[in-house]
Amino acid sequence: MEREKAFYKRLESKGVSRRDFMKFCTALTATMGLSAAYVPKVAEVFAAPKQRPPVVWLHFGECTGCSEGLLRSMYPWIDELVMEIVSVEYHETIMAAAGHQAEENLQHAIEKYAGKFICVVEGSIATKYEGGYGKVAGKTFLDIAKEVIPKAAATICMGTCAAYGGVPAAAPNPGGYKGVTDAIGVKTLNIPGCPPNPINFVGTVVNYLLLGKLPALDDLGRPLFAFGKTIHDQCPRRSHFENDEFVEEFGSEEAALGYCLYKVGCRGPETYNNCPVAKFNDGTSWPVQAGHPCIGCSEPNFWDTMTPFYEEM
Ligand code: FSX
Ligand code: SF4
Ligand code: F3S
Repeated sequence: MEREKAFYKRLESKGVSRRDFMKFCTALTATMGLSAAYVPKVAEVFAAPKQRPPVVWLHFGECTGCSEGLLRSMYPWIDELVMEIVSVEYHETIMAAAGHQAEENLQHAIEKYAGKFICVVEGSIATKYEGGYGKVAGKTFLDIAKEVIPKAAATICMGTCAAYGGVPAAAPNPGGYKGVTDAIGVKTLNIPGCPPNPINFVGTVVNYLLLGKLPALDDLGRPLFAFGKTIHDQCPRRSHFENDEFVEEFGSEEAALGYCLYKVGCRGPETYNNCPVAKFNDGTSWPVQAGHPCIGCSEPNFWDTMTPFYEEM
């Protein structure tokens, strides 16, 4: 009780009312595919966590959009919530330590929490030339991945790069960039998207804390609650697709009428993600709602297989 009170006080001091928080928990519960009866339990995971698993967060070849997405764009206080339910032991973007001290922190965390920590990976791993295309602190991404990831209890790939190679692996890919599983052969839970939706990461962690297990995955390692359906099957423009009402040019009357974006390159029919329902920025919008075709950013090799963008396939 005391802990819950302190939690709500902390939120209030950030300008977040209990009502805002419950609204977030309701959206999160729905995203996770659980019934509304779970909302109070989901709230409790944040307000009075029974455990806070240690997290080691690695950065490889990427743009850091995945961290930025989590730390900034959605609910401005989502980062606070994440810190309530996990204990981040190492994260190159947000930690205060630098240089040798940072390297020591990583070593210390993987020794102290061996077999217990969750490893979150952003970015893909250079595999050619003994991994020479990507290094942190003089060590290749490949060596860091081989050293750290097998010691984790579970590894979550945040973003298409870590999951499947993403942008750094786009042709001609001179560095031989690969996603974590392809690079080192360790199975991972994948939350693709460039960037991924932070709510799918939070949903995965809450699922683990609430139900004691990771969510069910598809054959590409993606949680089914988020990646079980195509964009096309959840798209509010779908009736226009069925009625042959297409945007042929940006800025046209058809575009203003919100017609289907298939002919200007929408890859919604072959892309699995929950953007139309989860949306971004506190449920404000998502690409197709904003008038932009889906470019398939959460699919493996999208940079090679979904291009040229803006052209019908
Ligand atoms: Fe990749 Fe993430 Fe795209 Fe960027 O870290 S999925 S380039 S949004 O930042 O890895
Ligand atoms: Fe499908 Fe894209 Fe058209 Fe939506 S805009 S109905 S996802 S093709
Ligand atoms: Fe990416 Fe398509 Fe969603 S481009 S953000 S999967 S709408």
